[in-house]
Formats: sequence, structure tokens, C-alpha cells
Amino acid sequence: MMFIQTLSARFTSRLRSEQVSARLGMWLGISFTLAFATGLFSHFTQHPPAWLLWPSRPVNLYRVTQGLHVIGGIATVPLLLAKLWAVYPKLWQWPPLRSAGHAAERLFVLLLVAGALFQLVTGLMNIAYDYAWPFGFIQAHYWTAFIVYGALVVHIVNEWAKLRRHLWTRVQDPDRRRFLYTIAAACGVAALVTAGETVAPLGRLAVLAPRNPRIGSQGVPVNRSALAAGIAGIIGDPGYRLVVTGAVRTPLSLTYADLVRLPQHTVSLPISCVEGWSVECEWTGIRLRDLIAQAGGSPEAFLTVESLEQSGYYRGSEIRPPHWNDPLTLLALKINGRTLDADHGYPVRLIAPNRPGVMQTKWVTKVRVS
Ligand SMILES: Nc1nc2c(c(=O)[nH]1)N[C@H]1C(S)=C(S)[C@@H](COP(=O)(O)O)O[C@H]1N2
Ligand SMILES: [Mo]
Repeated sequence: MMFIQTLSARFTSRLRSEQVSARLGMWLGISFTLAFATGLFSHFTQHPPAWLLWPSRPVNLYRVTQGLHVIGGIATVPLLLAKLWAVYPKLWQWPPLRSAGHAAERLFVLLLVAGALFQLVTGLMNIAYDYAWPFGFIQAHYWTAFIVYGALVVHIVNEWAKLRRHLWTRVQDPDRRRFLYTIAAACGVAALVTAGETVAPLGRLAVLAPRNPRIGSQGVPVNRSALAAGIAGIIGDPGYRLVVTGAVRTPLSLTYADLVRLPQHTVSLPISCVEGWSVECEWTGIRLRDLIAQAGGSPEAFLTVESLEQSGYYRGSEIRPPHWNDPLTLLALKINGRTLDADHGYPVRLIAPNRPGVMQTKWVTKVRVS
């Protein structure tokens, strides 16, 4: 008890105030809402329920929402730290629990803080390709988002009176104003040094970005190389065939030379990785819808595109009618005018608009129509 009192007597920084906490809380509310919305969008794009036919346009929609998710998340780090610092003395409030209601309130705050830290830490580790946990990132990040956002809503309801008091007021104290500006600047800098992973003109500033969009074979990042995928040895095998099978009138089996002889189209589309980096490239290849028409598949069919890669989560992807009927969707043979190299998916890779990078399957050898 004495110890606690001595401790709380130490929390004397004048920068702390209800108004400062409220202001930081408001900014966090905005950034969490953005993260939750863009995160759900990303999740249902990558794992759509059977009935969901999400559109293939706007072409860059996924690129923008996922960029906001990752860059916004990084920019939230200084904000969350500032907020924790601002409210930290409350941890030592005595008595810790005044009533059942107060206990419930604190429990939600605990969920909110622990959940928010969990989301930021696992998110940052994920984009740094550091999978040092025993659980699956996607499921954990997805379900924790609901806990955090639910706890946030409860917290806002509980704190509403305080929040409203300070919402539109000006921060008079110059030191506190400076403190808030500093935090805002720190968030801005965090965003600026990562945004280059998707906004090309900022590429040079992207010192914090795990991927620089200009670095990689053929000037484009590679998420999984042919070597890592275990197929380096069979690239260029003359026995290669692209097979179109399943619910079709005429199954196809095409050699690489056959593919080269089919009508070629050139489109500009980004690869937009779920990890936030993206880069626009010019792709040349065969329209997927031409191939399905040639095989006599229904325009309403669902397709599965499969890779030469034998195992791995991303060796195949589903592509639904709005995407594969889109004239921009190609089985690409070239990137920026040059034959794809092994790491970018030689002989053929899928590229479609408004679709996460994980679903842009490389080393395609089979299209299954169902
Ligand atoms: N077969 C296969 N295709 C794949 C992957 C993979 O692991 N295996 N990774 C995907 C991911 S996560 C991304 S972001 C893009 C990146 O394409 P790039 O390596 O050509 O830049 O490829 C996708 N295609
Ligand atoms: Mo990716």
C-alpha cells in the first residue's frame, strides 16, 4: 500500500491530463476503426464465403486498403505507446477494484491493451517474415481483432462523458500541445518510412519497410523463390504442360510453345501482398477467359489454379467469375516486357485485378473448372 502510494506520487509529469488522454484516445479510435475495416476487407477477400462474388474493380482497391492496413498499423505504434504512457498511473490506483462495475471496466481495459499490443506485435512480426509463434497468424490476428474492437467500443461507452468533454476543446497548455504534436509527428514519420513499400515515389524513404518494391529479381520483390518452393530443378522441363480440366467440353493440354502462339495481351496490374508492399508491373500473356472459352467452360464456373509447387499454403488459388472473366486477368508469360524468370513464376503465372498477392499463383500448371 505504502509502496503503491509512493509510486503514484512519482507520476508527476505535467504532460498527463484527461484532455491529453482523450485526444490520444480519439486518434486511436480512428486508427483502430481503419485497421478493423481494412482487415475485415482483406480477410474476406482472401477467404470469401461460398456465396461471395467480390468484384474485380477498382483494380487497385485491395492495394489501397491493404496499404492503409499495414502502414496505418505501423503509424499506430507511437500513438499506442503514448496513450499507455499517459494512462499508466491509473494502473496504480488504489483500491484497484472499487465495485463489480469498476472491475468489469478494468477487465475490458486489460483486454483492450493486451489485444492491441498483440495485434501490433504479431502484425509487425508477420510483415518482417518472423513467424516465431506456435499459432497460425491469420486466425489469431482475425479473432483478436474482434476482441480488441469489442473492448474498444465498451471502453468508449464507459469513457464517453470524459471524451465528449474534451472532444472539440483546444489544448491550451503549450507543453501538452507540443507533446501531442510530437506524437503526431512520430506517427507521420513511421508512416513515411514505410509507405514507400507501396507508393513508388517514396521508395527511397522506405527504410523501415521489410520489402523495397524496386529490389528483387527483374526489379520486383519475390515472396517465395523457385528454390524455396522446391521447383528450381523442374523449371524449363520440356515435359511441362498447362492443363485445363474439370467441367469443360474440351480439356486442354498445352506446351509452352502452344502458349506463346496464343493471342497475347498486355496489361498494367499491381502485385499487392497482404504484407503491405505492392508494385505495379506490365504483364503480357493469355487472357484466362479466352482459355476457358477455348475449353468450353461455363462463364459462371469457379476455377482453381494450381502450381507446379508440390506443397505450401499458396500453391493454388481459387478464382471466381468476376475475376476470371475480367479482360485484365492473364496467365502471364512476361513481366515488364521480359520473359518471367523462375522466381516470378516461369513458365506462367496468374495475375488478376483487385486481388491479394497470395492469390496470384506462380508456376501455374493446371486450371481446374468446377
Ligand atoms: N505457387 C506460389 N505462388 C505464389 C506464392 C507461393 O508461395 N507459391 N506466393 C504468393 C505471394 S504471397 C505473393 S505476394 C506473390 C508475389 O509475387 P512475386 O514473387 O512474383 O513478386 O506471389 C504469390 N504466388
Ligand atoms: Mo504475399
